[in-house]
Amino acid sequence: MKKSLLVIIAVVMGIFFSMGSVNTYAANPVKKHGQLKVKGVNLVDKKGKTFRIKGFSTHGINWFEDYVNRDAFRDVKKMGINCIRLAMYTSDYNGYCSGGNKKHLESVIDRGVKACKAEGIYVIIDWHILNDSNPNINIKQSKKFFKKMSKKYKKYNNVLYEICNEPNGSTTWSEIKKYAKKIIKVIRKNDKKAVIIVGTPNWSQRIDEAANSPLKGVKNIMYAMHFYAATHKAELRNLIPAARKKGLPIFISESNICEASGNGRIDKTEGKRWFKTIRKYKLSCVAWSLCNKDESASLIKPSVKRVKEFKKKHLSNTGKWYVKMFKK
Ligand code: IDC
Repeated sequence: MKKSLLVIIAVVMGIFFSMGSVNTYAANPVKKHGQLKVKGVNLVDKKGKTFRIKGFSTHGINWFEDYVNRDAFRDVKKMGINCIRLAMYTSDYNGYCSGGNKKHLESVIDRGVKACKAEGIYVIIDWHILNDSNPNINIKQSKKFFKKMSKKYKKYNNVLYEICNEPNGSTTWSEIKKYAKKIIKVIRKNDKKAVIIVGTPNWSQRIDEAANSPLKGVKNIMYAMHFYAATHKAELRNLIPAARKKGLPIFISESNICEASGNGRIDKTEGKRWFKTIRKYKLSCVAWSLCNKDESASLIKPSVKRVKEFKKKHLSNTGKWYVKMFKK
């Protein structure tokens, strides 16, 4: 009698908890969706179903590495996040190619990749060019870096590579293509499958140029579009359907609803318009950035000093907004 009662209680509790996890968040997105790939213009999961990355990007791990920890990643996963982008600046202060401690930065990436693996979420290793407006400037170091990374993580099914955050200034699409071909070759020597995201001209906005002349003879490649909704509006957004019509797979690997400076006004109305497009085309989207720096882009409130054990109340307005928008 006692024993059967215990069994009933255990079964009821089991149903209760499994319902909870189904309703709140996917406990292990990577287990469920497996190795992602590119099919036509879409990112798809192991079953060939269109899959949306809903990500948070770190700020530069050169400065905000404390947020790279498994507890923090689990907390945001519970809010619906299925991917962390590890942004490593290459040429700004303490960048990988400008005096930063390479070994240490690689160890932060390793910590991040392993934490994501353990939590069952995807991870983007981002070569965050910015001051170095043309990725060819540091191509030697980039080749070495991606050779090392792709060798280390070739058995991981949750790693994506973003090979040049935002080419800018006078950097042309043909220069980016030249760079991309070389880096893709380096990665593909070790890893045949990982999705690779290629930046586009003018701070990863000119997907139209990429659509007119995409890379040939390569697989599982996507093209970056970045937006900051208080600055970038319909003019930029309208490039998406046109580029998709031409067959270009687009990945929004960085975004925010503040101004392009990372600060200033927040524009939720324009942000909603962006999300209408994101949902319509089932696009992947990553929000900048998981830190408490006193600027509008931060996803954590400036007053919150902790780097883990996050609850929704610790998120900034922008952070809360993204969590809400990612629910649909
Ligand atoms: C910004 C950060 C800011 C930092 C600045 C320079 O938010 O704290 O001082 O970089 O390192 C991007 C870039 C991203 C920018 C962000 C906001 O990819 O590095 O971060 N932004 O300006 N593209 C468009 C906007």
